Amino acid sequence: MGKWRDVTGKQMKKKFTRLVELQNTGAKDNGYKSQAEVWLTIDFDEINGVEKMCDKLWTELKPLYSELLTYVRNKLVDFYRDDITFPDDGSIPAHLLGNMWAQDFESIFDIVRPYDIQNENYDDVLKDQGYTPVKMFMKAQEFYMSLGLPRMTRKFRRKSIIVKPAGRKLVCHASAWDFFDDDDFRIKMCTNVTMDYFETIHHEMGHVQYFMAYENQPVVYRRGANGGFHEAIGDTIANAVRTPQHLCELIGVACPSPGVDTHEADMNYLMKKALLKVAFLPFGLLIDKYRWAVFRGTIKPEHYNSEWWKMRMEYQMISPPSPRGEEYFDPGAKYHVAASVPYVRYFFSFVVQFQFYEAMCKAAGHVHKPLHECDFFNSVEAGTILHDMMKLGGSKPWPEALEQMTGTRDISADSIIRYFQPLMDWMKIENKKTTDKQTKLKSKK
Ligand code: X8Z
Ligand code: ZN
Repeated sequence: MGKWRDVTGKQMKKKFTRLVELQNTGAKDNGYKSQAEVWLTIDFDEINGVEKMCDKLWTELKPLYSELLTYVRNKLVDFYRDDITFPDDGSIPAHLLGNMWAQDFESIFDIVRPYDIQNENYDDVLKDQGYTPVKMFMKAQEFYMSLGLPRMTRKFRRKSIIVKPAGRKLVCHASAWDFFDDDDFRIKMCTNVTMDYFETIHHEMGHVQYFMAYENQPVVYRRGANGGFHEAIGDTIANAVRTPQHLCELIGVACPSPGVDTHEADMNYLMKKALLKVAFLPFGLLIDKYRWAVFRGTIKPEHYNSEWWKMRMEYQMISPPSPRGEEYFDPGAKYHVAASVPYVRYFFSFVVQFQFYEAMCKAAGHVHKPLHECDFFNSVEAGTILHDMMKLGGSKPWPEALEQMTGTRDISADSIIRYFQPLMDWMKIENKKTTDKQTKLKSKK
């Protein structure tokens, strides 16, 4: 299953086991039951409520994920029909999903695309138009500034690392840093000129905007309302940047032509988005479901790898391409596991960012039109509700911050479900067509 697993997770199993022991010792010394409770407290200020919220949200989101998985699986079965036999359990082998960790499926869009239209390669367009990492950062900053948010600081420009430096090792996983020192906020990432990286720049810049917005809070409140909020700011912005409406203006691609039925383009757009945002949901949840169980001792070191794959199956319906014994430690191939960074914040981010997005669209006057068409570029009204929320930092409980911005106190799946509803309806029809075809074929045999 690839050398990457041999040189990462496999080497790490003993060290990870020891780390879990040490973290638990520290947690217990500080009055917590285990490190799981420490992490939940750091990110959410509470324990039981968060776990319940996860399960409730997942129950609401699962039908959307299942419809997507069925659609993708049918397409892959067809694509690989002469080469690969798919498992009988309904799962998809992890190596077919186009991502090292099978955490999103965006890069197999070409295999699963609903309609064969609009085949521009955005990465090529960016390069052809002379985009460089610096220009990508400038454009991202321009978007934030169009919302009335501040420009990046002088120290940010002087001290950030935006391309991989020659001749030395660097952790390239993108990150944003608050130095808690007078305008000193930085991003560290190894930018390539691609649309994915363009999105990551917006993600990281969202962290920095948050740092700057709560800069005047007392130190203890210089943090996000919860971990999910911090991860969601930049993605909310990127969701607007990636709309055909905005990309058309920015680089002249994906331009909706007036008077032409946009149904096919819409389905393609929403599918691509779902491969990124919906496909991620069970992954975003299971990483910490797994680690909470490890910290609490319900998953023991001798079952680390088998339990990992059990959870991959339970939540994502993904299977390993070949048997994986306990000599491996496959979760260790993921940066956040190796670096001991909590992960459930991303699950919440992928849900709450659609609430933020919907609220900002409304503030920008985007009503009576499909949500996925909303680009709030230039809307100071949209920027203001975001900025006012960010300024609170951690000074108010997160339901209050959420209520201030969106009018509701709950992290709710409603917005993301509403966003993808047109695709959901379309996938149901497509999946039914495939089932009918299969039934017909079987009855002929
Ligand atoms: O780690 C990140 C960010 C840095 S905070 C780039 N993300 C998660 C991942 O890459 O696994 C963003 C989405 C999920
Ligand atoms: Zn982040």
